[in-house]
Amino acid sequence: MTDSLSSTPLADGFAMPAEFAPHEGTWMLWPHRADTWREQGGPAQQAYAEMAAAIVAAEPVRMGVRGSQIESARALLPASVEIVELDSDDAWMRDVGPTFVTNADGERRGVDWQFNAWGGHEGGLYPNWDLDMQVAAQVIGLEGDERYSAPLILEGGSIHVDGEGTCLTTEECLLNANRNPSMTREQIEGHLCDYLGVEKVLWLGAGTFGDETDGHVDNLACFIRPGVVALTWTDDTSHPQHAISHDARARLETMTDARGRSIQVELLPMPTLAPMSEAEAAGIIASGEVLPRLAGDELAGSYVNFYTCNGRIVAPLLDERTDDEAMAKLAELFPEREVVGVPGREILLGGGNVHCITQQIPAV
Ligand code: KQY
Repeated sequence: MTDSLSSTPLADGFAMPAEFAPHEGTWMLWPHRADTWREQGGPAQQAYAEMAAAIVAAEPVRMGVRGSQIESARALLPASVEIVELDSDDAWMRDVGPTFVTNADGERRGVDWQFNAWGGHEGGLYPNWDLDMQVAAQVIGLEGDERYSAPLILEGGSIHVDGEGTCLTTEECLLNANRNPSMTREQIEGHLCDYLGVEKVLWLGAGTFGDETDGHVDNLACFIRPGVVALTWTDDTSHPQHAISHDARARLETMTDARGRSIQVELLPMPTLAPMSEAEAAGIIASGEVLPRLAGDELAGSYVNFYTCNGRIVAPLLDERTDDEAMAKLAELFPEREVVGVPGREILLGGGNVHCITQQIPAV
């Protein structure tokens, strides 16, 4: 690992581009944990391969795969997906990968955040995250970019930016005592500004109900373009998400972004999901190490967890009753992109979806 830079992106004139800005490509990681993914990861690997195929049709994809899995990954992935030997504890590139920042001179660098498996020993998802901790620096090195080491525990799924100075996040996650307990809200905001190159942080309250990440914003809300935010939504007053989404909407509608624009809120329907079934849970080999994944567990699925790539939106299909409406809404929100729905339940069984398993490399 090369030395990190001692300054910050903000000080050096770098900022994180929005996901909807042009990409050079996408990084992903290959799932393998038998205590998280059923049947030694087989069905999840098939699902990741389908997501990768939908993305590689739009832009290059690099898949980090542990050595022992390279042969099986090659057999499932399209030939156009580049396989890179890279070990990890699990397969959430959004959260363990780097955040890339760019400057006006067309240069790119990577931010390497601290990571504690979504809460460390206070509610985190597994007790040892040494391999995950090393992923971001390796990816930045493989891209040939310079690296900033940020002093903040942060997963990429807990932030979205509009590329014009605004960051969107949730209090439930970033102010959680299991992330950065010694920092105040102001100090956390300061680090977000320094390392994302933003000027303003918009705070939502809680994330999607039951989300094991402690409320990542990428399952709740995201920028469609500057000044426009998509929000997961239900009119079912008996559902715990009802109050959360209504609070988020009320906050957004009174906020302005870094450029002084009011926020227009667009609603995406919330899927109604069956809990994890006996059959889905049966193939998970409990290790006693990770959060047990059991039949009857509620699944925090959201269409907001889509991925924006060049000319395309890759979105999870989650519920036959709402898939068409959600895909049609995404098509309306992104008239210049093709919306591609890909089955998302298998990935959801591991706690996230296509946005959580991808990380964009911005074009420079
Ligand atoms: O929301 C995300 N960005 C990731 C979900 C991680 C789930 C870990 N089991």
